[in-house]
Amino acid sequence: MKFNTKTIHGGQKPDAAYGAIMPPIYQTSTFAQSTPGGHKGYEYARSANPTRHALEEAFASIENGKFGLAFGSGLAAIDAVLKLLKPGDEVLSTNDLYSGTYRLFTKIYEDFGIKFNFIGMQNANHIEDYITDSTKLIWVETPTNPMMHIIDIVTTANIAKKHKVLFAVDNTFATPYLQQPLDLGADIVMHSATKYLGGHSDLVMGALVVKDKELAERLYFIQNASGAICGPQDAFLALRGIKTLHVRMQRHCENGRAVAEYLDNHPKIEKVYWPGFKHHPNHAIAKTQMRDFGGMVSFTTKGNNYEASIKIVENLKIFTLAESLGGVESLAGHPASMTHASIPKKDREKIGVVDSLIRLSVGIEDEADLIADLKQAIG
Ligand code: P1T
Repeated sequence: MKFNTKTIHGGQKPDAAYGAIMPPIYQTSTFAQSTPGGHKGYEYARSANPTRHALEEAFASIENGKFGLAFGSGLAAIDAVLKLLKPGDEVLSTNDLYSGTYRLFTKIYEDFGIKFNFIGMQNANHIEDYITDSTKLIWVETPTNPMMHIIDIVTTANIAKKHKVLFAVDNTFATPYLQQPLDLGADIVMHSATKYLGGHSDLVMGALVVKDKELAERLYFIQNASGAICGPQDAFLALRGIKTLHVRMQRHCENGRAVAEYLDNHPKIEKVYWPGFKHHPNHAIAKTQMRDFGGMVSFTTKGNNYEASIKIVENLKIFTLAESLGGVESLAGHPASMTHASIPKKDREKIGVVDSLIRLSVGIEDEADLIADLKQAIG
């Protein structure tokens, strides 16, 4: 099945009871048993629920994996991956990443004796220099949030395999429409399904997808034992969202390109971060591992002007100033004070998250309206 068919049919068949074309919302906490253990595959809804199960199959299908797991948020999904580790283990992570992930790593898991090393991974060959006998996980966002660095998935996967280290890719920004990390050698794909997979800013959810059965069983054990599952209503919404992922993503990419090019030619804008530019330092890798370049664009104002940037985000009318990304509507964010406020100022400035940085999640509205909105807001 091709990707554009998988988004609609992946892991789904008409409901056995009445032929409902959409998996029904099984809003139930438990399932009747005829005798202890005599059930129809479901016993308690933390362990499994038919609506969630359909979604988990859909996640696995669109990521070309074998096993999918749905969680109550993206961070709950990341949390489950970290629970594979033991005190003394080390994690190598991209130094540019969602600050909630950074906070989970440094403020929760460091206290449990896990060590984190945040490094620039734009030159993937360097990663090997940081691997020690204790390294058990490489954690990568690509494109990174919010600086839009691209990490070479194939090279990183080869290094991880050589050293028998698990390799996880947070595929939230790209989505499987643009890149499928499991096919490029990653062991785990993670999503904040809150974003493009859901696609309509109406749910909070996380996803993991793997190919390996033993790894899936360990993660399923953690999902059930820790209990950070999503509810059936949200599972239904995510299933509906995924059905249009390919058409939405195509438009996100078109509009993302138009916005990036407009900003790049604007005299009041200093730097524009978008992997589709030939002058993006990782453009060559982006071209090999991504089908297109997505709808996320970050930029700074001339002279790193904090006040000018704040004026822009306040002036925008179609772009809404809000956290999050990946919905059909365009959003603008100020990472230093919003999504990335959990990263200490000196650390975030080192990686480019300066006070004038604005991050756009370019939606699927009319391109001309989006450009006109930026024009009036920048002045
Ligand atoms: O918000 P949640 O569903 O828990 O997902 C966390 C998360 C994980 N990974 C990436 C790359 C993310 O962008 C996020 C959430 N990010 C935002 C809310 C944001 O505005 O960047």
